Amino acid sequence: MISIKTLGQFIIEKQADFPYAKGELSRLLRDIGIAAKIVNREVNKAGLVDILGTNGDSINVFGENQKKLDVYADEQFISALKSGGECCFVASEEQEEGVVLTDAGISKNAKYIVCIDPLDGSSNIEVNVSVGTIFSIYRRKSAVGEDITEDDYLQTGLEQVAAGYIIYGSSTMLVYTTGKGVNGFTLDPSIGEFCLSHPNMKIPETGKIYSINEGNYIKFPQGIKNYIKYCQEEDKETYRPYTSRYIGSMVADIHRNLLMGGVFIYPQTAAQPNGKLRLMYECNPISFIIEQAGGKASTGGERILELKPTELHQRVPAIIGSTKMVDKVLEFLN
Ligand code: AHM
Ligand code: MG
Repeated sequence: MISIKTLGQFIIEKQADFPYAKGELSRLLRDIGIAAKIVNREVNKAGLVDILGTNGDSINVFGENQKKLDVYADEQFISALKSGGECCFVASEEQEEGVVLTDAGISKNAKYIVCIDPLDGSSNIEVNVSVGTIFSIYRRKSAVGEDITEDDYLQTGLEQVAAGYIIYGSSTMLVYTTGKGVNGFTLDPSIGEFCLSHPNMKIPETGKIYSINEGNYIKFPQGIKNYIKYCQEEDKETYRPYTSRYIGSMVADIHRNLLMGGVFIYPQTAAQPNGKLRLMYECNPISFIIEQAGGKASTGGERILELKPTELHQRVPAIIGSTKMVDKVLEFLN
């Protein structure tokens, strides 16, 4: 008989890794997993909007108000965190200000902060391309009962207690770390459970894939332009030319590179001196996962996880992936 380990079982088993914890982090992860399944159900139906009614503000044939999926995902995750009672503050890409949950009676004693991009790459939904959710979890610094302050939610990536992503792809996966390696779970739709499918994930030390939006080439720093040319040169020893793969959905690009080896780059440009991607709910969680899998994540000058954030929606340039490939990019930049 095949033995299946569900996300719930795995989380309970791994609770022993946190002897000081009382199961709150485990419950928080479980709540995220449940919201992910609900979002997955809606993402999978996205192609049906034309027959069920359009997204936006219109009313569908059932008389229900259809919401854009990223707004829907935001509401689902926040509501799961609120009713779960373990999260005191959520910073979401969809919300300008962080959402304080301690007013909701159930979350009064909650110790965790969650930063989340509820549906990253959502413009890809229309064309049936993978999208994702990215999340990051911190322990609050203030005592329970005190007001939540910047010190609580503007922590460095090194202080993350857990991070993960969900990829809504040809199959749906949840990949997460609590700082003790990376594990991946595939949703089995027949039983509605995430099942351990990729234990102890490791990113290859090097690879043959570079992922960057080359359409912006003209705006890239010279070092990045030179690196792209390097990728395209012929050299048998280093298996060049490399393959260019860019989906435009960070979770999908990172997930592929995590499995196959590669480097993902979103650099600064003159117009966007800090690049496009957000530190708190895109780059920090992805960097934590990739480092835990043996890879590397840099802005080009600094380790992403060491950055001291100054605002919730801060952007940073990102070079993330197989260690040797990231190091090579850095050689070109410095
Ligand atoms: P979003 O948060 O508005 O969805 O934007 C983030 C996405 C990432 O998933 C992806 O890597 C990047 O934007 C692609 O940007 P571009 O189209 O500029 O290459
Ligand atoms: Mg995003």
